[in-house]
Amino acid sequence: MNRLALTLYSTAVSITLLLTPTLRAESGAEAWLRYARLGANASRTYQNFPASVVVVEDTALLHSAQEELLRGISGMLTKSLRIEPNLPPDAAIVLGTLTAVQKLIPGLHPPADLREDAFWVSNIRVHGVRHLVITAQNGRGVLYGVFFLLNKIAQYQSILDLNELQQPYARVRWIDQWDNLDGSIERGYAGRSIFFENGAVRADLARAADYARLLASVGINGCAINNVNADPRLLREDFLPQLARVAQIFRPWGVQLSISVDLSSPKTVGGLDTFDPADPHVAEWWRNRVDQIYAAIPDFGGFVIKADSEDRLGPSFYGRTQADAANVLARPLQSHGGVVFYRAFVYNHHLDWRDQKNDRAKAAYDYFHPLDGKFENNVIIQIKHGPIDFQAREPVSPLFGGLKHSNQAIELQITQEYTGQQRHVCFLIPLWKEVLDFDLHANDQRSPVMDAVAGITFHRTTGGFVGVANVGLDANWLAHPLAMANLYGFARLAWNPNLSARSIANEWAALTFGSDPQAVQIISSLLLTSWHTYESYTGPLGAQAFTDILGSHYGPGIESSEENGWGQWHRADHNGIGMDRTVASGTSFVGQYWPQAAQKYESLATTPDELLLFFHHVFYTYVLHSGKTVIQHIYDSHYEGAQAAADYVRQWQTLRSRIDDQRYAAVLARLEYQAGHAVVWRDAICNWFLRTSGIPDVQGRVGHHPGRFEAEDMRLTGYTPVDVIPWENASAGKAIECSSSQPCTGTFTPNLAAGRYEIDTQYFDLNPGEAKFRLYIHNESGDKLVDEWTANDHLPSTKIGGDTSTRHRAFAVSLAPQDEIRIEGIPDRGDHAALDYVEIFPIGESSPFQR
Ligand code: GCV
Repeated sequence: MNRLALTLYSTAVSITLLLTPTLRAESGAEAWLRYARLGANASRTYQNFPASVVVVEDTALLHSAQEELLRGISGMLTKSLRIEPNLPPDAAIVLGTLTAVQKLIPGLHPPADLREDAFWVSNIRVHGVRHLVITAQNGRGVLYGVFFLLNKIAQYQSILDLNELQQPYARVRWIDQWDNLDGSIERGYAGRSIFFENGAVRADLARAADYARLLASVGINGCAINNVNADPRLLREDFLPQLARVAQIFRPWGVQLSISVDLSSPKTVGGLDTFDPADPHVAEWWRNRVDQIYAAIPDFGGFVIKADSEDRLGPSFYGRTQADAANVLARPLQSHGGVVFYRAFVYNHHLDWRDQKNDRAKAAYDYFHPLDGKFENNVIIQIKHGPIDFQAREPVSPLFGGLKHSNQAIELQITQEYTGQQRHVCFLIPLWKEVLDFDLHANDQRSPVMDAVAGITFHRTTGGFVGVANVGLDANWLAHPLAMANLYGFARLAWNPNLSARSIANEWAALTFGSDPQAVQIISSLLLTSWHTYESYTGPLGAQAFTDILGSHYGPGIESSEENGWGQWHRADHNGIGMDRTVASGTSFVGQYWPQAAQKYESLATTPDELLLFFHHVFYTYVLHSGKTVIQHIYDSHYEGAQAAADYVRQWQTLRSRIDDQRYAAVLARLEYQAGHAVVWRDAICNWFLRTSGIPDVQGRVGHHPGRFEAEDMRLTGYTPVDVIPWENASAGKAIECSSSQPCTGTFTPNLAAGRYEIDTQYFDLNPGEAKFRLYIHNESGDKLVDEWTANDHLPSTKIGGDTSTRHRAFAVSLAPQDEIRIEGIPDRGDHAALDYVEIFPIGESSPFQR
């Protein structure tokens, strides 16, 4: 390198170093509020940033707003803002509600009326000095405005000519947590509760405070903290001071506390001999309890109710309606400004599966549509986005179009119960966008779901969005570092459902991982394809997830949904698959939609492929709009989905050193796991449909696994073969397990040409033990240990099967033709070091884990 080149090179390196913020290790605890120091270049963009802040009111919310501003600016721009009591002669940031700011700056007027929680952030010239004013109708809006400003700076966006007025789309932007008093969380995948432990509110609520701040930063204004399968103890008088502690933590962030309650509480907690909503003593009991709550928590939000559903008691016990139940709670809340979120998730899970006319999908509409108009004004009917239960694909619930005279809110599931449980990446914003954009055609007019829930379509005073989040004590809140994109995205859509999935993904990626354009682009595109990928290897064409309905809702369990009363039927048999929900010949569910949507779904010709099996029963040979038969689509989509999951690993690997090592490694580990589990899914579904339909894959892949060596065919010492149930959840339906206390071995000779290979061992990782595995190569030179690992993941089962099947990969192992491979399994407690198969791929050939 000549001198000039060397000088140019070192200058370039030092500029890069100056511009590149340090990649410190990060746990993810700060989520999108990292306030990481900006590079020198970006700091220059903000060099004229005001040096002081003027806060015109003294309230808890304004205090939070001021502190947040100081924290964010100090973190990103390394500046300490001065706090001024009045407008200083140089530029300042002014924080306050509109009426208070107008006293300081008379004549100040936003370009439009500010609704509740809206904010206006604008550069205003006063006596020739440009100040940055953040104002709102209420304190919460000011806080939101501060977060908005910090968010812009974190994304390196200019604030020079800022004049931004933002109104929330809907009043209700709530989070539900399904936390239990013992500290566990129903469908929580990220550790124990941040609110409860041992039957009480936790002594240390620091994480709850962090959570409230996180929620406020994206405009969430309410949180119900306990499971909708509610523990009545929450309503005991002695529990109230504990709830008041949580409310106090939430208050500075504008998050209203709410709780889920059990309808039978007047009896179980109150000592009455009835909980009949029509009984005056019951009404009086609720009134007293509500008054007591408001005396302790004046800004209490209200109650969430799950009744007559999944063994929860409800009004039907006394022959009363859901409206009777909702109203008995709503009336006392009314005078305090509280609301009732009454869940429309009311259904009978003992349906007779033999009756082809039965249909769980019809339940919500059947119960609630006839009651439309009978609910008090402060009741909000909380409707899951689809008529079944948070499946990876289902149509929009027709109930959104069926409540003209009642408030409604959409319930979306952030916690990934049916979508990979935060072990698989599945960015749900594109799914939710499809739902929110869906035109109900109510009154034969354009009426997207987002307008129905926001109260626009039917001119309601309130309504909105509820997300079931289930964050836990895991440092990064939701276990999978990429899962937080769903919490962020939910809140962004609740604020503005017209945002695109791409803009949300870009925003989140930049805020969470830094603004390196290549990193943002890769993370964002991975997120944006991930729902489709997940759907394609777990159950496409609207058949719903082929998961274990009776157990974990995680791994494959194709027949688990059939021949029982839960009503998540796909009705696959030797000839065909799908539920006939048409009016003409099926369950008549289609008739619950407004005519335009109903016509579309009634006809096979106009039903979109992705929902075909939700609405129609067809032969496997039925030809889709895509030109493929149903059966070939099932095979192809599962192979494509598993391949896409494998590609995520490769895409992520391009981010090494573009993001911090800690989160890089954490995501990589999950993506590698997902790629392996996608193969488990692919094989289970494809093999099951091959056997059931008898129709082969035209591409010849299904049932053929080149490079695979079944464990039960190895020479076994100590290991014994076992049948796996259901059979499709293990290769060839069998595994081997080591039931002795001594190590067991499985040995085979792959007879491959000399070369370097990748060896993938498919094994079962059972709780609670931590079995160990060792991989040896044996030849005339003796034994060589090439790899060893411990089965210490926490997968949701103690049984050999689709939930626990996972794989370990050994890279670049040199093999010669006569080499023997030996796997040694060392069992531990209930973990029998079970093995399914080994797959060997020459390096460079396509494999799920190719580097
Ligand atoms: C809180 C599904 C889940 C349940 C959940 C229920 C509900 O059925 O599997 O865990 O219970 O929905 O939303 O009430």
